[in-house]
Amino acid sequence: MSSTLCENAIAVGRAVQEDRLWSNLMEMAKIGARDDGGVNRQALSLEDREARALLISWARERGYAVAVDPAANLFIRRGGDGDPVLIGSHMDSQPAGGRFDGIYGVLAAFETLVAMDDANISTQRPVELVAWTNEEGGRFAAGCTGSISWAGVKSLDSFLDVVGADGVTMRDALEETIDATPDIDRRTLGGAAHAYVEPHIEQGPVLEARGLQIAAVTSIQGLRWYRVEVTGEAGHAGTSPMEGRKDAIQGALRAIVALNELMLDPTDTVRFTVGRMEIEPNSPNTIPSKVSFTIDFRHPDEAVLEERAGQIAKIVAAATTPCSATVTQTSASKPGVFPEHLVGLIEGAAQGLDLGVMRLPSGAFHDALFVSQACPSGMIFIPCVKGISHHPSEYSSPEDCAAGARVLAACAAQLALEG
Ligand code: HGY
Ligand code: MN
Ligand code: MN
Repeated sequence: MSSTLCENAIAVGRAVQEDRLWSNLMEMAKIGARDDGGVNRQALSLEDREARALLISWARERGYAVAVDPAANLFIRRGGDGDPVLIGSHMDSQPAGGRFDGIYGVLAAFETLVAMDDANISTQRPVELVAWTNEEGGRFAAGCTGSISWAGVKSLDSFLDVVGADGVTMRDALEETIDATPDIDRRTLGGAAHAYVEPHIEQGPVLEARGLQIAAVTSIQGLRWYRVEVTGEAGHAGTSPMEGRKDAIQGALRAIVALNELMLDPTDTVRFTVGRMEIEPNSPNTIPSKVSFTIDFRHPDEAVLEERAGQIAKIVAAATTPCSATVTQTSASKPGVFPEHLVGLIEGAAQGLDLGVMRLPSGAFHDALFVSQACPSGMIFIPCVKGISHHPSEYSSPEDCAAGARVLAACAAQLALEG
C-alpha cells in the first residue's frame, strides 16, 4: 500500500537539481579513474581517502556537521540533535568498478541535504548522510564491514586482523584513513536512527526492460562467502610422473566442478560464483603447491542456503584428495525483508513525483541488509544500462540519477518532518 507524502516533502523532491548531482558524480568519478572509463577506488585506499576528502570539503562549504566513527563510516548531518533519518550508501568500488555503484547513493544523499536547504525546510529530526566503509569486500573480505559493525551485527574487532589482498591489515588501513581527516568530529560506533533509506543502481536489467525509473526494493537475498585453500606438493613439471602428483590446481578444479553439481538449479535462482583464484608458486613448469579460491553463494531462501552450504566442506574434501583443503566462511547473511511502511513510502514518493515505479527484490547485497537489523530500512533502485555493474561500462543517465534522488529527498523529508 503506497503512502501519500505531504506537500513539503514532495517540494523537497522537486528541489533536487539534476545538473548539480551529475556534476558531483562526474567530479567524484575522476578519483580513481581508470583508462577504460571505470573507477578503482577500493576500501580505505588512497583513492578512497581522496574521495572522502572531496565530500568533506563540499560538506564544509554547506556548513554541515561532519563526523567519523571507528569503522571509518563517514557522517554528514543537516539539522540538530536526535535520532537522524539516515540516507546514503558506500563510496568504495570494485577494482574494475563503475562510476555509480555505491557513490551514486552517497551523492544522491548529499543532493538531498542541499535540496532541503534550497526548499528552506526545517525538520523535526536531523537528516544525516552516511558513507559506509568497505561495502564491496574486494580488498578486505567480507563486505559491508562498516554497516555490519555500526549495526552491531558483528564487532569491528572481528575484522581488524583481516589482511587485504595487498598485505595491509584492516586495522592499519582504518587508522590511516581516520587519521587522514584530523579536523572532523570523532564519534563512537553505533547509535540509533529513526530510519535508513539507501538509493542504488539496480545492477540488473528489470527497470530498464520495463521502462521504469524507480523500484521500491522489497528484499535482499541471503549470502555465504567462503575462502577455500587447497594444499598439494610442488614438483618439477617435466620430471614428476602424473601418478602420485598432489597438484593443487587439479584439486581445486575438481572441487569447483563438484560444487557446480551441488549448485545446479533448474529454476536459475541459485547464484554461485568463483571470483578470485590465487596460485602458488604460479610458475608454468612447477606443479602448483597451493591454490586458494573464493565462493560467493546466494539465494533468497535461508533454508536453501543452509542446506547447500552445509555440504560444501565435505564435497571440497572429497574432490581435492590427495591434496588437503580448508574451507573458511568469510561472510554470511540471512535474506532481509524491508518493512512495508518504507516500501510504501518510496512507492508513494515516486507516484507523488509522477515517476514510474515497481516493487523489486535485490540480487545484490547492500549495506541496508545489515542496517535493517538496527533500524527500519528501505532501498530505492534506479535503472542502469543493460543492468551492467561491477564493470567499467556501468552507466545510469543524469535523468534517472535525478529521479532516484528526488524520491530519496521526498522520503527523507517526510520521515524527518513527521513527529
Ligand atoms: O556483491 C554485491 O552484491 C554488492 O554489489 N557488493
Ligand atoms: Mn553497491
Ligand atoms: Mn558493488
